[in-house]
Amino acid sequence: MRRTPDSTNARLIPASISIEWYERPDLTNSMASPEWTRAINTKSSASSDPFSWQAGLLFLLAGGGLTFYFRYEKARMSRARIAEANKGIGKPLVGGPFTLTDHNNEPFTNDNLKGKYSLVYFGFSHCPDICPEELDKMAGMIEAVKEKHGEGVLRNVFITCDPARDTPQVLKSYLAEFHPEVLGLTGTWQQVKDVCKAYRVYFSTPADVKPGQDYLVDHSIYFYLMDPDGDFVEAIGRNFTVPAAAKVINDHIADWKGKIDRS
Ligand SMILES: [Cu+2]
Repeated sequence: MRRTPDSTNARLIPASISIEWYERPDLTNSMASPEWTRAINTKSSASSDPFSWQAGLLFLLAGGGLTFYFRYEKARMSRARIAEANKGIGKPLVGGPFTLTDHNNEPFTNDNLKGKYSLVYFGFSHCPDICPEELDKMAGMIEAVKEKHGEGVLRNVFITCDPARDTPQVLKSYLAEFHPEVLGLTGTWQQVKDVCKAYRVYFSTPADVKPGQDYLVDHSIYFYLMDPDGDFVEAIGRNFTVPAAAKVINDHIADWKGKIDRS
């Protein structure tokens, strides 16, 4: 036998409960049930009590503060994990010993990266468009870090992948076009090959190029952030805008518990 929906409902609802309980209560109705009347009264008496709304506000502020704190802590922990994971166990994943010459003809080794955070970029002065674009971004990052943390916190180096053409003098005048605080580094073909290998940078420059010879230089496009111990922290790719890259750098600097040599 087929029952109509009405007759089913009628069977399921106990006789002592009226069908009105299943409808949305109408608060404007003077015939509201006693429970609803009480709820309305409690609410109006609560809002007239000065301590209750203050307690409520305090509760909301504390809740908001905790949420903010946990989010902040979570982001900090994840940065710490990145920094820690990239230090590697034993041999670092990126970085390590190298010997080069800076654009003032002074020797520059991996030890010179210590004391501050360092932003390390690999490129070459004859690069048609990518390096100029990335160097413009680097200048933006440098200024954004200064704005947040002041002078002398970040050291900026440009390591050439084209040592035959990028002499110290060439690098010096080339980099001056972008930012006065980017230090160019070059070396022998072998020294440059070694530093590229240490930083996992693709290096294809031929060894014995004759003056005027045409050859292809290719390189990976990353900014490597190194901490004041000279350890690799994080690689910032080409997809990062200046504000996004600056935020990564600024946040890592803010996390640093040790000393930073601002000289
Ligand atoms: Cu380039």
